[in-house]
Amino acid sequence: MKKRIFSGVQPTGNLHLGNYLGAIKNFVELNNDNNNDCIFCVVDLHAITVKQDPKELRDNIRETVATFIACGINPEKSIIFNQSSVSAHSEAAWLLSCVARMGWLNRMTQFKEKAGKDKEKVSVGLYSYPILMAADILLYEATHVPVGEDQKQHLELCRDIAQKFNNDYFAGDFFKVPEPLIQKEFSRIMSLKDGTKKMSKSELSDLSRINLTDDENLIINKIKKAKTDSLPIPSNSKELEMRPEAKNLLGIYSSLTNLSIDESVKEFSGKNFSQFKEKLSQVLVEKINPISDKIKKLNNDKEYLDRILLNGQKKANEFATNKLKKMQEIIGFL
Ligand code: ATP
Ligand code: LTN
Repeated sequence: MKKRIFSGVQPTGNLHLGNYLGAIKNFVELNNDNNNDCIFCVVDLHAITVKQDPKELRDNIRETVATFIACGINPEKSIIFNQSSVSAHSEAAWLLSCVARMGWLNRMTQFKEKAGKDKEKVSVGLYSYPILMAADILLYEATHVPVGEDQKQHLELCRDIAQKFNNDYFAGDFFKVPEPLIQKEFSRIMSLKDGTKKMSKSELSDLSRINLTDDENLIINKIKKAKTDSLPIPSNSKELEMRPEAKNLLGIYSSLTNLSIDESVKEFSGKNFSQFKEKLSQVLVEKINPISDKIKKLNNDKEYLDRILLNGQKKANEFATNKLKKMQEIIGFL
């Protein structure tokens, strides 16, 4: 049996190293395995849970497609489409919002973090966003969902929604209960300015992240300025536990070079951070530069990017509309 892979990325600005190492790198490997059918969605409906400028949103949707391709996803092999072009997502999200429980959503830590102190003023969409994510996944009968660590709780909610729908409507295994695919190590890349915070597009300071469109000088400069502590690199990885910035930078190096954290620590043990940072910058430039060049080139070819989305939309729409129809029948609509 082939695995059906589904994942989504928000078109909310430059994709960064956290998106790459936590998710997109994994998408590429899954895309290359002939035992998988992969669907990668640009989740523009999720993006508007916070205010977006329409022109920037359009540019970002295309740039996300360009980034997928620049990183190595093959549009001939995997379906790439944007969420808003398949209206079944919004419809299924409503149906599933009548299955999901308030108590479940109230436990979502990402909402608490994103809403901060101002819970009264954020959009209702930001709150119900995990239900839309469940709709995305369940409409395609995805068996596996590759994501970064931060999405684990949303996937558990998706599994709960699928099971409750199946039980409430005596629908057997109508909804497949999907498995998360989260990398065991380095599944949460942290900010370069604060090793306790996730690297994020929404962080104000650009120095906190490496964007996949950054050029060589920018990368070298950001790594130079990345926060560290005053101690040298330790002799074993356990000693990194209380040193979040050191742990993060060595984690990034390990992930990029496919080394274990222990192997990286051994390589640099006793050295100071300036020596390590030089090597880290070099590895980063080698990885990011070709991606960055390709994104910039593809960004100039809107027609190509739009063609990929249209192709993907046709395939995704057929699948999702069928599943939605069956949902409606099960619920009791005429
Ligand atoms: P951001 O916080 O950067 O705005 P996001 O998590 O809100 O990003 P997406 O851009 O849709 O939203 O994330 C795409 C994928 O990248 C998801 O699977 C997510 O888990 C993963 N991801 C995002 N940030 C990181 C990170 N810092 N480390 C590892 N994975 C990450
Ligand atoms: N919520 C996710 C993006 C997302 C997604 C999905 C991921 C939307 N729908 C379906 C996997 C499967 C995020 O913010 N990173």
